[in-house]
Amino acid sequence: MRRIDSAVLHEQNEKEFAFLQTDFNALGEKLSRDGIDIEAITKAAEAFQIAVPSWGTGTGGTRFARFPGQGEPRNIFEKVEDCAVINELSGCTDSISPHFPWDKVDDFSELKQHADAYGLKWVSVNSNTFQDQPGQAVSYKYGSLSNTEKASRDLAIQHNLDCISYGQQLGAKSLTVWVGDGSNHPGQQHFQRAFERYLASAEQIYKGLPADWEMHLEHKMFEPAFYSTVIQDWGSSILAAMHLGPKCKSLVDLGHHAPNTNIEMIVARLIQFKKLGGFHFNDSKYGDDDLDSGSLQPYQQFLIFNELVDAEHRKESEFNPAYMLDQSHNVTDPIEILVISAIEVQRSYIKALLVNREALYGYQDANDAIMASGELKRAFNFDVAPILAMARYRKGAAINPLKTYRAANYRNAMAPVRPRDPKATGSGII
Ligand code: LRH
Ligand code: MN
Repeated sequence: MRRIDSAVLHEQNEKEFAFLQTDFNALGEKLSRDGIDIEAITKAAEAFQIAVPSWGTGTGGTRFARFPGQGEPRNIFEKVEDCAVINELSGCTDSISPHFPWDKVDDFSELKQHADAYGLKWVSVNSNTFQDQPGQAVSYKYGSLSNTEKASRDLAIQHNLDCISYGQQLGAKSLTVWVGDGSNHPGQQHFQRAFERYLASAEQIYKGLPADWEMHLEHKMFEPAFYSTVIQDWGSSILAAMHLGPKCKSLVDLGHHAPNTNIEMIVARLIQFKKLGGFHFNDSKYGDDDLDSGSLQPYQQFLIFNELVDAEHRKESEFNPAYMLDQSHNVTDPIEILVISAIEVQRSYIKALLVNREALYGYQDANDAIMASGELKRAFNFDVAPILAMARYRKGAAINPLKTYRAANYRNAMAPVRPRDPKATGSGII
């Protein structure tokens, strides 16, 4: 089943292909001078995949307001339909990361069939113990897995175990646990006791993990807590992951670090200690802005992939990080920006493949900083757009995704079939 009319896609591709072939050949000739085979790199681009966050397919908001647009998905079934559009255009987003209870349904096999029909898979399921649900017996106001109240901790533990069972019905293989637990006032929380409560709760969740599953802990510097956060940084995250066991790893959300943090070095550490579970890619200038990946700091994103490709090159064991986007689209069409963001992450990966690693190692051993940093810049400065477009074309996706999406007039076609619920304004992330 398809969402975008293939006639529209083929018509657009026909208009673009001749130019693409010319640019591809020119780049191929240039890369061959550096001993790089463009066909091998294009194969790698075709194999690249990044998951779409279900919660990113609707307009996001802030604590101040949310301004939903026309034809927005109103439930997980419509979110799956829009994820299908994103994959048909980008060719590199064949999986969805759901969030519970936002995406909870009565019949998960029906939801799985719906996604299967579009060739979409389910990856890391996200639990939510940062909001109280209507009629919830106890509150998460003072935390969830680390709450001083056993009843709140138990509720949070059970919710995570429920998320695992939902994920099993969808074919997912990992659970992402982000908790907003923390404090707003010095003295409000005993740091060690809070962490001990968190670890004891996480142990109960870890025990509920199927043998072939992983549990990914997502650290975050602040928000919703503004003085201390129980899993505030990669240090607390890796300590917890080491304490819990081999199936527990750390997840790096790029926006969860202080500005100017050397995130690529954190990634290198997590790889070295076999604790890199995955990523939530986005970009930011100030806080957890959840802006589109590579839009502000493309070189940082490239340097992160330089560490990932280096680990692949060195055949690091237990290295299989999950790539996901985690963004909030407050002023753009979520489908357009998710397509662009997936391709921007793919671009960082492909540029990192162009680094001559043996040459780099030589410069590093010789402390030749100019040549070493120059080797990274040389790879980063290649315009790999023809490789990304050719990979899309060869996978039946769009050479020019944005033009094709707008030519298909999808969003306007959805407006009448997805009448907006006038009450759905308010504020908040979704
Ligand atoms: C927390 C976070 C987490 C999700 C939420 C939607 O800021 O990054 O990954 O649960 O956003
Ligand atoms: Mn995240």
